[in-house]
Amino acid sequence: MLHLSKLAGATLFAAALMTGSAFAQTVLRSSDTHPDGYPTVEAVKYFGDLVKERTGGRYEVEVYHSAQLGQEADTIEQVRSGVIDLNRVSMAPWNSLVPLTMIPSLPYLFTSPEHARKVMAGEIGDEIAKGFEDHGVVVIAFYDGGARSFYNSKKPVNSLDDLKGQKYRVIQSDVFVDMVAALGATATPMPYGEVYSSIETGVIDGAENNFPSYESAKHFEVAKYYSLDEHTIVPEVFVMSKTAWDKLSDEDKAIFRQAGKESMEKQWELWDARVAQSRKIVEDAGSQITTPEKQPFIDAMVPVYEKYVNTPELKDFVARIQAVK
Ligand code: GTR
Repeated sequence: MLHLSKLAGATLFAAALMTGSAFAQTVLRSSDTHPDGYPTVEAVKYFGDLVKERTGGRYEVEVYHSAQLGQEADTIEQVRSGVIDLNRVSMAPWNSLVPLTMIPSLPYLFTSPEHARKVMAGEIGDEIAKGFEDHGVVVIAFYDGGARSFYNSKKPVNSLDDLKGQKYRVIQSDVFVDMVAALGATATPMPYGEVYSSIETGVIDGAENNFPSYESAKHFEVAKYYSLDEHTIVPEVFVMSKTAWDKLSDEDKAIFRQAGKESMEKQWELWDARVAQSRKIVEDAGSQITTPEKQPFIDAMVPVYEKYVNTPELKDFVARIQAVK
């Protein structure tokens, strides 16, 4: 595939030389921690196809999946400094840089994946996206990050009591650390790529994630107890480095933005299919899924809201998200 598309680029380039028109092709490198075929990886490829087609081949996107370019915290630095052009990560590792991203990372804020999609695709999403521009990147799209739940290698979690004293890996974000502490467990922030071996060797009891990540990263092989507490729905974010963005003409910027929007809709479609597929894979492999009552989890999160939603402006922002139906 790679060879073919390179060949197509080379042919176009040769054609341009022959007709005497100036034709430069720019290859944009994009990072993703997930393996090939994962909904975010495929959505970015789709974005690349649209951009290539609509710019007549002047831009091409190469997706480096499976953390080939590094773990998320590192690739965020790379895209901010323009070392890579594009990056698709969770919003949570941006929390310390872009304060407003903490709000959609809050537990039990979104009432359903549909609610999260509607908020992030609307004006609230636009306001959150603005905050990224002070940090070297432009948001191209928000994707669905699904509902995250706890899983561990030790025992089924049927209630809050079962979580007490357990040690869970979390994303490198203070909101996540405080959220797990509020539930009576211990949080250990670590890169995604280290989770499998850390569970396997007993450094941690488990982690928390959506069905597609739990399945594709093979965490179900080492942590078979998955409790559907759905404590948070954290959007994914696909960004472009400002260095690369500023080189685009206004016309091309519009093409990129439109392709971003279409890739978001594509990702939603792929996401829904993958959630069902991943759930089936883990169930067939022997994962034991429990469904604890959510209200005690929700009640336990009060201190997290008190800590992070601590100004009248942020309270208003949260209320606006809650009001989106
Ligand atoms: C996944 C998310 C990844 C990564 C991972 C994690 O759901 O798609 O971008 O953040 O979680 O827990 O590190």
